[in-house]
Amino acid sequence: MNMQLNNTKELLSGNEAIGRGAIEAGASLVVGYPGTPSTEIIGDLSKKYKGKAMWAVNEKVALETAMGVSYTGRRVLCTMKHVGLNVALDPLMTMAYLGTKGGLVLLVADDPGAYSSQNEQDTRYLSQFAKIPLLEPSDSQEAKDFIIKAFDLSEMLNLPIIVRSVTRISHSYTPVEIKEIRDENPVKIVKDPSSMIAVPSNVIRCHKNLNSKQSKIIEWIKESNLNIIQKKRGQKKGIITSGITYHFIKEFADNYAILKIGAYPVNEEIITSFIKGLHEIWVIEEGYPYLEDISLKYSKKIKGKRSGNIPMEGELGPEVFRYIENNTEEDIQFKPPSDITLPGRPPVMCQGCPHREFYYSLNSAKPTFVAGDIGCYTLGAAPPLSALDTCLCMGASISKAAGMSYQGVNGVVAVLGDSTFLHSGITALISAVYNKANILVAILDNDAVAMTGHQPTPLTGFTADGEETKKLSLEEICKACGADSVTTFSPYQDKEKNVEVIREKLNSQGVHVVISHAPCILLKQKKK
Ligand SMILES: Cc1ncc(C[n+]2csc(CCOP(=O)(O)OP(=O)(O)O)c2C)c(N)n1
Repeated sequence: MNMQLNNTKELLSGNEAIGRGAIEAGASLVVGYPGTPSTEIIGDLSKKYKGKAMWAVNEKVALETAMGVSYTGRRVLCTMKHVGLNVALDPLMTMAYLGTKGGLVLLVADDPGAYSSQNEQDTRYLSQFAKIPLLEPSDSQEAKDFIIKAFDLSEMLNLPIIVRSVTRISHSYTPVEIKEIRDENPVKIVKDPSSMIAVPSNVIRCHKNLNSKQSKIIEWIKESNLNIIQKKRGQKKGIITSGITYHFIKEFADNYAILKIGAYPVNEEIITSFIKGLHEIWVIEEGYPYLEDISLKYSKKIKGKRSGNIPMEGELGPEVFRYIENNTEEDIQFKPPSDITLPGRPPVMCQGCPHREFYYSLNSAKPTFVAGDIGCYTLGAAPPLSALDTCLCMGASISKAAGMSYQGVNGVVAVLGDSTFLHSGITALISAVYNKANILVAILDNDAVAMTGHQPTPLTGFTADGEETKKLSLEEICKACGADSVTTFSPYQDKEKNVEVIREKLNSQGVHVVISHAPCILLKQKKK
């Protein structure tokens, strides 16, 4: 969108502001794996700054690539959605021990309400687990500013720093002051085996080093002004909040004192000083009751998700004030914009989607059990296709199907997309072949990561910013993984033959792969 408001101000989405923050901070690369609501950060940068943005095949590879950039002394931003951090958690945990060189910032976008995710986990707990700081902006301006602060903090502490966004920050537009772009750091390689090689003889010392940084983190947070108290004399009611919900409070409950937390680990002194003298205290936060649990240590008056009836699940909209209205004598100005409840609009498979055609053939072949995966094809679980029996997380389809086959169940199919196969299906295929599973693996190759907006994959021959690159062959990869057969067909053509192929492979011993190949129907329209 990018609307110019005046010479220095632009209307930017949170994601655009995050990307701009990385550029202003002098980042040399932004690398990530697509996932709503984080995807547009790289999508936007790849259009505006050639060579700066890159798609990795999964989040673990993205973060490890970022570590490599950091080891050259340069600054790097790594982006992913919340569940992506589970995939990248292995490098992150030890990266915190080893420390970083050039600034390394990890943008993780949470999806409260799970509008496009398999769960609604809260990244704040993972930053605590990794013992690294997390900054939490509340709008696009802060998103840009906090990214820049995070780079400075990363270089001060030699630690990766997480910036947490949520859907309504990543996708909302607010004005942002555009500033100068800092020069990139020079490339400087420092070798220091004792702090760069995670072997047992180094671990305890590196862990001690990480622990010794904790007091510095708290000191920085205390002086950073990222936690703000807005309290007028005599105010008796207050709200502790963070992120986007801060703006709902400003709009509807400005007569409450506010403590806005912007940096983690939480400086608990600011909570005790805020709640002093308050008679009624609410905690309103997106995600799990993280701030609420800390606050409950200091006061029994705290109300929120644990007591106060604010739901534990789902995204918080301004409607959250209904719960407070029912529990307070204070005036809340919340007026619902309309009494009409809009009908739900669950995602559906597009008309002409090649996945739908594949499912017609698969259903005709009558598999015993279909282990699905995550992508547009997951929508085949809904009636009338009702084509899937399970879906867990990216890459799980092949391993789950194999697990069933090891118990003697025949006729099991794993269904996954091309990007999901490259993300975490390859290792599962190798394991299934190695352990002599009897399964059919159906890879639905539609020439893109369709679900997240048609990002290119290594099978397309194009990079994030449209440069030509080596085009990998899905057939050759599957053969190299040891599949007993690899058959490619178009889901639109020779449907009876497709059913026959699926049926025959379903009843064969070994691991067989069918590739149902046809470009995403929307991609075809885009190309036109
Ligand atoms: C760990 C993780 N990372 C990212 C995502 C976001 N995501 C959902 S589906 C998907 C990939 C879909 O691509 P593909 O497998 O090619 O299927 P398509 O949508 O093109 O049919 C991604 C990246 C996720 N759900 N989980």
